[in-house]
Amino acid sequence: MGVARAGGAVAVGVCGVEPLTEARRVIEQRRDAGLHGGMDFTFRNPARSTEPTRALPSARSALVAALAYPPQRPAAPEAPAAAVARYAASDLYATLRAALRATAEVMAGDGYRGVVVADDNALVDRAMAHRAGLGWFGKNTNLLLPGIGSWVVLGSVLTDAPLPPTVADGDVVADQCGACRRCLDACPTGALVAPGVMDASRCLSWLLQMQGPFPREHREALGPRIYGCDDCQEVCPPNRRAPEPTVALAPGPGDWVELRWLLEATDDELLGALGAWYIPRRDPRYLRRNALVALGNTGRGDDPVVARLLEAHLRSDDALLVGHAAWAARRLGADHLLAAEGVRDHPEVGAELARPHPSPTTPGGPPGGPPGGPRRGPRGVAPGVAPVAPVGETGL
Ligand code: B12
Ligand code: SF4
Ligand code: SF4
Repeated sequence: MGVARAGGAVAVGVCGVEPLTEARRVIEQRRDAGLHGGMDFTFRNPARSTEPTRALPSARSALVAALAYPPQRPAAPEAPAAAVARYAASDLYATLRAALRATAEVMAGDGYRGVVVADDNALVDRAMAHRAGLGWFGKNTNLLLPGIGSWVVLGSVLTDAPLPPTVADGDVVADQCGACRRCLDACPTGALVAPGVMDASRCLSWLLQMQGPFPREHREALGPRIYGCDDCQEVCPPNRRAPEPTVALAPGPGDWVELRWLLEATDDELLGALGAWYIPRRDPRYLRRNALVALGNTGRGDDPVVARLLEAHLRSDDALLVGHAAWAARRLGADHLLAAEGVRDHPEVGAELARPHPSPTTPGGPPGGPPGGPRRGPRGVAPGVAPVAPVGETGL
């Protein structure tokens, strides 16, 4: 445990490696109800993701660790910039995996095997951390650590060493959310449809990683974000006590990325700088798609740099980018860009013009303001999606 702490872990626990039957049941239930929004990850093979011994058949225990990341974000720069969620501003998983690997090496020195699993489809990290006594499941579905909060990432070392568990079986950290429901009310898209229940098809964090067009109904709520969303953690009272990281974190792109750079960079430059992120098919067009929505939410239609970026993408070979540039131009009141020769006949431009006009950006709104568009409360379960029992009813 000391090695993991020396590597930056703010909390470490040990638990058994029996199948996580409740987590499996919840994942399958959410998937069957369509609440996974098409995600693969742990939803592709829930049995594998909830059986720790699939990753190491000889495993007898798991050491689970939490790495804290900075709870504050700097204000936006002057130039139009896209907001990066705190967990993606540095390469946290590289730092966490290094700490876990160092722990596995100590185990190897003692003659035991250790396999590092962190943010991997092989295992559900929150359920392991919950079992190891690190924290409780918040109503925003994140794991919250007592005295620390949820600004942490989680990972495990599965080992054949017979380590004593930190907490007795079932004696996990009790719920500390109480009557609070700030996260549910703060979610800009109403993705938290019940306490502890997320409809991922509305979660901005997932929509930014999904293939295809960014859903029109959530584009304005996206605000300046380009990767991840922090709103349901920002409002969370236990996060006010969040500690600073205890080690230097592996560098990442930072909290803000200039939109001009994002929309002018080559594929190699984008993947070189942002390649640690989950990008669908590793195709940089999805970063550009997200950047165009952020530009439409934060730029100024009369800014010549913004106009040049939009013009370039309205003439792109990629219909996905043409469609998003057309939306952004209209949102910024720059409809004249769509009337240009060589642009107006594009089917995506025609389709955009046939739709209702996006609402105009608020002068003096973002950039500089907090990430997030207009606040909207939960809208209940999406039409066509079967309601899912909240945890109180599932026995969790
Ligand atoms: C898929 C995934 C996502 C998806 C779906 C998230 C989700 N809530 O399911 C998307 C892309 C939206 C996402 C977003 C984020 N993610 Co993510 N994600 C994952 C991943 C790969 C799998 C999670 C999973 O299996 N979800 C399926 C659901 C059913 O599982 P669950 O939410 O854990 O469900 C448990 C609880 O909710 C609880 N429960 C069930 N019902 C109820 C009801 C009540 C009332 C309560 C209280 C609890 C409860 O029991 C369930 C079973 O154990 C893990 C990595 C991994 N391999 O585990 C990271 C992981 C969960 N993500 C992480 C992070 C950091 C994030 C973001 C904060 C990133 C960001 N800033 O944008 C957001 C947070 C959004 C949110 N509110 O959850 C961290 C979480 C750290 C923490 N403190 O909890 C993880 C563990 C990665 C890591 N290794 O650190 N993520
Ligand atoms: S606040 Fe953001 S991260 Fe949290 S559930 Fe809503 S959209 Fe997803
Ligand atoms: S905002 Fe309130 S309800 Fe939501 S996770 Fe934090 S403490 Fe729990």
